[in-house]
Amino acid sequence: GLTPERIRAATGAVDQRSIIANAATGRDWPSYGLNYSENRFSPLRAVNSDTVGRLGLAWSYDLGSRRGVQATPIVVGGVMYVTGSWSIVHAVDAKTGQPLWTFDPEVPREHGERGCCDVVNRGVAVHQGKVYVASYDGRLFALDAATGQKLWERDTIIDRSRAYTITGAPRVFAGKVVIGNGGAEYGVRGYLTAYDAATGDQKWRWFSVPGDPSKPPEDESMARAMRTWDPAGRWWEAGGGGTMWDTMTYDPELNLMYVGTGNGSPWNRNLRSPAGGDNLYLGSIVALNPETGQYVWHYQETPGDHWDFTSTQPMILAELEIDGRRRKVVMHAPKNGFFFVIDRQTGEFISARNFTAVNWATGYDNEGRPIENPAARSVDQPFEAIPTAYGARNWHPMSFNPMTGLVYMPVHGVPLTLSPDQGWRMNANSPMRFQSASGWNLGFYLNAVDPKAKAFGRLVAWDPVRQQEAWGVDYSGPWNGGTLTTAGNLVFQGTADGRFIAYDARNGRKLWEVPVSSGVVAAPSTYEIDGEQYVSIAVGWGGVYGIVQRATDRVTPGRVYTFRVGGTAPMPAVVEAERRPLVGGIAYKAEDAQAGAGLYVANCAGCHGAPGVNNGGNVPNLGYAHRELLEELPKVVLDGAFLGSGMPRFAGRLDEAQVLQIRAFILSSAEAARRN
Ligand code: PQQ
Repeated sequence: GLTPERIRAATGAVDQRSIIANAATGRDWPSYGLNYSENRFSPLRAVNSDTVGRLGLAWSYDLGSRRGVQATPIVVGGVMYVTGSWSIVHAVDAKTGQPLWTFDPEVPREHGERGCCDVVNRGVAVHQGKVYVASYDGRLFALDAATGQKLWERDTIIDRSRAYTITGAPRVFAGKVVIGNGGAEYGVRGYLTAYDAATGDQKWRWFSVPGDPSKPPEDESMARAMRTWDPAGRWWEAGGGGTMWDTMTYDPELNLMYVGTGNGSPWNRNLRSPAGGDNLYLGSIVALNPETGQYVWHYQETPGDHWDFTSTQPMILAELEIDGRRRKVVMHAPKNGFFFVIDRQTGEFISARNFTAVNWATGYDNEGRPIENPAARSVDQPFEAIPTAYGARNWHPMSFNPMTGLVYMPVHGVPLTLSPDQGWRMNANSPMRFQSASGWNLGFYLNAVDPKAKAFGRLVAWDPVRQQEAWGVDYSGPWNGGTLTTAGNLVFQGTADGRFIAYDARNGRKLWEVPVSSGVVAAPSTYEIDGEQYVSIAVGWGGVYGIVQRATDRVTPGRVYTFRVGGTAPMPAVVEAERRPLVGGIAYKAEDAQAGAGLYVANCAGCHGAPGVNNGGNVPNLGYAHRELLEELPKVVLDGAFLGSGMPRFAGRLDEAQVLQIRAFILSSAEAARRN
């Protein structure tokens, strides 16, 4: 059995050498993207295009989460480590699904509104007997892998007056645990911190954007970056952004780690840096020395970001044959809609091609600079950027199969218009400014003009050498899960409409499919125990799109499903959300609805969406609320009745008359929806 001694022995052996060795066998899944390249390509082939049709459930495990589940299950020595929402860690026997331990960092639920995009967590790191998890409220924990007991805890946040969060999985590179954070919708300065994996001592910190110019820059990279920002924008007051909230990879031979940086804060560059400028190192891939945190090179994918085009989307390291030369590259498909191939030794730009429709730029020149559409940066006119802030891709991991030479990526479009907010001021909580009551600082009004584009979702198999699509599969909508590819010629992906699917990696033919308990956003993992291959997926609908809308009414709490060939465990029962009618039958003052709309956008829209427009995501749409709840709305909102679910207490921020205005807007929206 899985005794603590056995778990200690197996996890104690996880280090740089074992992770490199495991890349050849694929027996464990020891780190977020499987290996340092994060290619999510497993050499296991027992489950393959011939046997995949006989996959059946081995076991399932209830995570209890009601919000988004984004973790890739990590598996070492037969133990699975997976996180649910609110950064809760579960250790499970990966062969049977029997629980071993859980660890709850007890994130204060008040912190829920201090992150843009759901109280999610992408998973843990394992190294020499320890499991590392970073909590939503910005703490980093080292746990005993055998018992879940806390060994040490560090506060990674430099300024608790600012809305910093962590959603990403830590990585261990060169004996250090590395973690970044989120917050660039609010106004923070992005940075990455490395801690000694054994002791938790801080080893280095690298900022991605410059700080207050009246103080000396931290290092040479900040001195250089400072010259690309206009002080007239007083960017340091808004933090500048550049948060590194997701992707990191590592090349042990080159002794370089790579990180993707986030968007500008505020989004609108005309406000952040009025004279223009590239605003280094926003929207970039940056190579750092993992021993020291020293900057080595960068390539900026979106100079002078203006559209929330983060470059934090998962990247993959590979060797590609390009124009007759074998090259060590980084492959990256960030929010901005272009697929990049970059030399990872030097940072040299090799190629970029759009993998979906884009309108903010027509392409990249030979120097690797985008050729922009001037309308995309208008000072006073609305612009429907394509892609939008939801990205042509988001954090949902892609995978690369060296046998087919293809990258498998979830691609999507969620329409949005940006109207410049020339009256923006830092931390002004004011009507119509999206989530400004929670501290958002965008410098744009969102959807003040209706978007014209249509939402879509698609699995794209991309040839990174030819820079073109090899095959693709259309889905019913956006926000489908991350992918896994295997030497068995397979691609696995979960979907927003609640299916787990296997495709033939060579041609996209669907080979197997099973319904699961909610929409899927996370990526699967695969591993071998006692000679048997397993495939696991953590299911739980959520993330920034999944908070407010959904593609299936199956909304069962988060759950891990594990499959094997010939598995016969019964699929667990699923729960369908009740389809409720539009709310009505409550008297309201029609003249209140307009003021209510402004307050709703500033206080409610980020989590509850547009009332009556869709049926809600993992947070309810109030257009379909129970009448009793709306009758009690002032009490519910002001007293914090749903604080346990992450909804703030609004007393002191709104008064009863304002809540009634918000209610008038909800009721009038429901009435309008009923008429349509
Ligand atoms: N997180 C998600 C998600 O979990 O679904 C989607 C996004 C984030 C985004 O689209 C973001 O732009 C984003 N931005 C930041 C940031 O600017 O710091 C953080 C995060 C996050 O930590 O999840 C997201």
